[in-house]
Amino acid sequence: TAEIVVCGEAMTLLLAEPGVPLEHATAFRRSIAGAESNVAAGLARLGHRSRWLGRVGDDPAGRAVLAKLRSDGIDTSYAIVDSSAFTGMLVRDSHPARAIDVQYYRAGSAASRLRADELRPEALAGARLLHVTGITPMLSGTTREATERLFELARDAGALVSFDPNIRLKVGPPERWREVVGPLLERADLVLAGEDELELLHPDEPTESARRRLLASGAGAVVIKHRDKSASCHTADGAWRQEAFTVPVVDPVGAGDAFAVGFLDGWLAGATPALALEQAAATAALVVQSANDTDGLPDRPGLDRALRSFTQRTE
Ligand code: KDG
Repeated sequence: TAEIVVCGEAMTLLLAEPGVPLEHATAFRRSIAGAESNVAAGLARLGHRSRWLGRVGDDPAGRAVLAKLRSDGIDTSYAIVDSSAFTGMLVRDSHPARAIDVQYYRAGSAASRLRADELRPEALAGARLLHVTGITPMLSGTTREATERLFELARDAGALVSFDPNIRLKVGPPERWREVVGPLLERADLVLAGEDELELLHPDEPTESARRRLLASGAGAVVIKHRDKSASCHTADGAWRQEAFTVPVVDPVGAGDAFAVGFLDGWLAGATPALALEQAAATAALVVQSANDTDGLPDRPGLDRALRSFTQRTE
């Protein structure tokens, strides 16, 4: 059985050489991206039994995706290989301080054809946590139904659901994110969202009231990533805040997933919200120091070392 289950699109990533705008880039490094598989990889690296649910095409890219997830220690035994659709791809550049250009080639991909009836309850049996992001239900009508089904299967399995809206406006316009992702937030046990995302999802409501409402609707914790890079965790027992650790940024993409890894690892271990937030900030700080979404994800000794050095430096 898996302790942690994620579901989402894992794709080929073509990453332009650092600092070169996409339009002018000629050299690319090929790897794998996907918000949910990034989280599964990070939790696996910390020693959790992680499982990825999703679909790839029966093509070299799909085989590369599955091989990479397996080499990251993720269980892919429930992955679906579709012989009539392709594996999605994203091409992007990376700069420490400029907006990043991303181009998706994923409309109609194998992953976007995920259906609710393909999800097997056994895939979640015994799981403690299901992690999903808003990207998955936004991919298509069938992935939206599949995401709803996942919430039900997690509930039946007694697993917590953690949810990150992960808003990417290239995937759909704001009103669609509101319609599709807004209601899912209310159903999550753990919400990990950007301040700007809460504002986009609830334009007429101050963040404070949105998070109070989420707690009232049953979330055990609402974690907010603020514009100033600090984060806060709100539960029925109080609120905690954590500043970001200052590091040289190479590639900010993947920071949110890394943050989720550190937080969820702490939460599952029964750590205090303060420590879970500190782990989240440390994991994010490690990941932004290298190109690619997952290269900087720490193992347990790496996370412990980072926590020691970051907290010494800032105390
Ligand atoms: O969270 C990092 C992601 O942006 C990346 O891995 C790709 O899932 C992805 C997406 O849809 O942008």
